[in-house]
Amino acid sequence: MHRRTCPLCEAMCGLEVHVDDGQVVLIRGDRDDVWSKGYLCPKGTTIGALHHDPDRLREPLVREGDTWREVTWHEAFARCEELIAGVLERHGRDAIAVYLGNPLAHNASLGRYTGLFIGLSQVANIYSPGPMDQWPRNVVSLLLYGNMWRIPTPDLHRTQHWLLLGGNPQASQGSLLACADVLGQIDAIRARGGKVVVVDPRRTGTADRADEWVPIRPGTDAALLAAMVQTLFAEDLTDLGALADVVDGVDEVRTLTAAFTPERVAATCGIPADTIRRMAREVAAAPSAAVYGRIGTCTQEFGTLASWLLDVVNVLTGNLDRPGGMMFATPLVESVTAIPPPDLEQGFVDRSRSRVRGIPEVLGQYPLSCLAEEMDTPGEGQLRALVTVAGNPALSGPEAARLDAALGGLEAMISVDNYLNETTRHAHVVLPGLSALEQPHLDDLILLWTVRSWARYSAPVFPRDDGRPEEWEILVRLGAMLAGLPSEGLDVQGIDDGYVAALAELWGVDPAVASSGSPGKGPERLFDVQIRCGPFGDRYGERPDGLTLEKLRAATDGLDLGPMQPQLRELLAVVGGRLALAPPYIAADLARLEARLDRDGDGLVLVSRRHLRSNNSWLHNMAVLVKGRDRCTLLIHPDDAAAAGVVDGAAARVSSTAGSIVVPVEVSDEMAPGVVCLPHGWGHDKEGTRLAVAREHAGVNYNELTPGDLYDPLSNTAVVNGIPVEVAPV
Ligand SMILES: Nc1nc2c(c(=O)[nH]1)N[C@H]1C(S)=C(S)[C@@H](COP(=O)(O)OP(=O)(O)OC[C@H]3O[C@@H](n4cnc5c(=O)[nH]c(N)nc54)[C@H](O)[C@@H]3O)O[C@H]1N2
Ligand SMILES: Nc1nc2c(c(=O)[nH]1)N[C@H]1C(S)=C(S)[C@@H](COP(=O)(O)OP(=O)(O)OC[C@H]3O[C@@H](n4cnc5c(=O)[nH]c(N)nc54)[C@H](O)[C@@H]3O)O[C@H]1N2
Ligand code: SF4
Ligand SMILES: [Mo]
Repeated sequence: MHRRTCPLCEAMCGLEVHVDDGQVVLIRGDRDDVWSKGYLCPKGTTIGALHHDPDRLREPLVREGDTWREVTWHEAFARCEELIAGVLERHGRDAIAVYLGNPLAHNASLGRYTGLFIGLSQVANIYSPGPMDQWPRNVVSLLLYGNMWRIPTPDLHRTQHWLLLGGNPQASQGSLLACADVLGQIDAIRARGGKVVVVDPRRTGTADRADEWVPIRPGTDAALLAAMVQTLFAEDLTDLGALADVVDGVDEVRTLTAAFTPERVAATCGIPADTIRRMAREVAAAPSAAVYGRIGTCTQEFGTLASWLLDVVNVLTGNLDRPGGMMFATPLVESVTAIPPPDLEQGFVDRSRSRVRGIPEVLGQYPLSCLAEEMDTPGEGQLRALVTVAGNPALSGPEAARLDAALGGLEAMISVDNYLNETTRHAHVVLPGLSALEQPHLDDLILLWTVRSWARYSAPVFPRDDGRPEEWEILVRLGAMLAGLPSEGLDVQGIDDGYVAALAELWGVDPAVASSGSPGKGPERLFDVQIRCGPFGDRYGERPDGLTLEKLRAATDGLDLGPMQPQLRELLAVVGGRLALAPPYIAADLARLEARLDRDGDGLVLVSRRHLRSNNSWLHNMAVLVKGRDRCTLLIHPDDAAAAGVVDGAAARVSSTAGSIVVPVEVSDEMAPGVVCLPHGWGHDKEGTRLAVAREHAGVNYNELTPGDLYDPLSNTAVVNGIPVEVAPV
């Protein structure tokens, strides 16, 4: 039996993996795991099936016309070099883009080496699902706390009041909230006399478990929160507590929100003014309260404003950085991903503009919808080549049909991916990574939002086949090719040594000491360097009781490192020690919100959902997860169904300005009237994929309806939730 941390989501459950004769025969929750204490979800039990999945790629593939040939790694890299060199020669590096997908946050090798890959490659066109996800949160954290990845986390173990907007941990298991068994924590909050309130256009599994469900009109959370802030001021309920002497801009916030009375926003939000006032009073009166938002507050029309106002409410009620409120985690390791890029010194916005629409970048990202148009619009600077790493933008990105077509027109496409799916089917070379069970694991980025500090190392369960490179090595080789360096004789170890030395130096440890104290290569060595340089580390002997990778290896069920600790003052050091509560960049957007209050309703709007048995687009090939009834359905309120003339079980056509799809209808009063809902990550009926099970449960692609011109201009984040649609019978 092997003990491991599940690498699929932020819950990071401890697993027992039972192996017999080279086969995973059973996976269950590790009851002794200090962090998850035996909790797991159905996805965690499929890590073995993923490893054994016959469709999972084990050898590199090279395209030959419409067919694929399995090739040696040597041949695959040679083909990559040929493709990249051709594009560099014909069009230059500006014709190349990189798309970095979500599993980077969960894969120990990819997460740690992507920065090196990008740095080596000198590619400037970087796309990711960030602006389809948490980019508003990153903007707010940068402006308020000086680091885009320092994201306040609800202290669920101690809070007495949890106000949750636009998140559904019953399905997602958390997100920017790493906690195993969030629903169990909801029960615990209620059992100790606290209260849990869920604001969501859908009565989700999380809302069902809470004390109160407040349905909201999609895209209007900023108006709701502004009215809560207005109430706090009007009723003299603000109390900054321990933060009073570090916060600037409180009076500005009062002035900026003065017009947003509960009566003024009620109709827009679809929430009675009395309810809004009561919500504000309850947060202010609670012994501790945590106001948290997630996808629903980010990927919408006012994503940045809403994300900011969440923090404003926490600050004004003294709940930021105090036990039971929204706190900052103390991660085991300094995250490699969270190292601020050097170009941040030149600002975080408008350092470049997109070629086709002239959109200013925000934190290095254009709207994801730019990817398709930059590929399919001819002219100087047109994108001709793409490298995807663990991403499936053909399903996950906006205007998906256009993106899919544009991928088919590239001169060169290389994908580092374990499957031949809707995106990678367009590649010229596919380079597969190892399965999770063939790799060591130690979390990195997501430790920045854990509800408790803890540590656990996972050793590989299976040895990898001889000659198969780890993903970090694939990235180093591709990075060097993009830089125009010859592959033959590339000193991969030397590049890795230089990288690790630079990181040690950044973390205040002599690189020579780190390199002799932490021998080896790749992620395993980096784990040791990170742990030893981190807040709990031994700093190579300076703190003899501190942690090392060796000590962690010995602790097979993990080490508990304690509850979250107040630390805002230390964080603020990088921004002069003050918290500027009303950054002009964000405050200026309140005018747009005010104008929204005068806009009539948009008719029917569409929002997204997740399911416990799904993980974005890529677990639908696991038979145990997709069996049972069809989950890719359009949820619609009975009144809206009647008005549209659609009935339960029959097909409906859903159309937006971007496109139209046909999908089975599921009539349900769990939807707020005026809002319909589809899951994302489906649409597995494309030709040329190798996903036998997923094809049988194809579903339809939500993002064929996601318009490219709808985005939150402060963060370039796509409006995925609140898309105007029409529904008609077929
Ligand atoms: N099982 C599973 N787990 C996952 C994933 C998965 O695909 N499947 N994906 C992972 C990833 S990448 C992420 S980012 C996280 C996301 O984690 P969550 O944000 O918790 O996930 P969702 O289930 O999408 O919840 C978003 C909720 O927002 C609501 N909503 C939509 N529009 C609005 C709005 O305008 N206002 C408000 N208040 N609510 C709105 C939706 O109805 C939905 O219930 O989940 C992660 N975990
Ligand atoms: N409509 C709508 N669209 C959405 C969202 C939504 O809520 N609604 N959510 C958005 C969000 S939050 C996100 S994060 C994005 C996700 O967007 P993406 O990251 O583009 O998509 P995923 O479905 O996560 O695709 C993961 C890819 O990584 C591959 N993969 C998995 N594990 C590994 C590995 O270990 N190594 C390698 N090399 N490859 C691996 C899979 O085969 C798959 O191709 O989708 C976004 N799109
Ligand atoms: S909740 Fe499920 S997918 Fe997430 S870490 Fe736990 S077992 Fe894995
Ligand atoms: Mo995400």
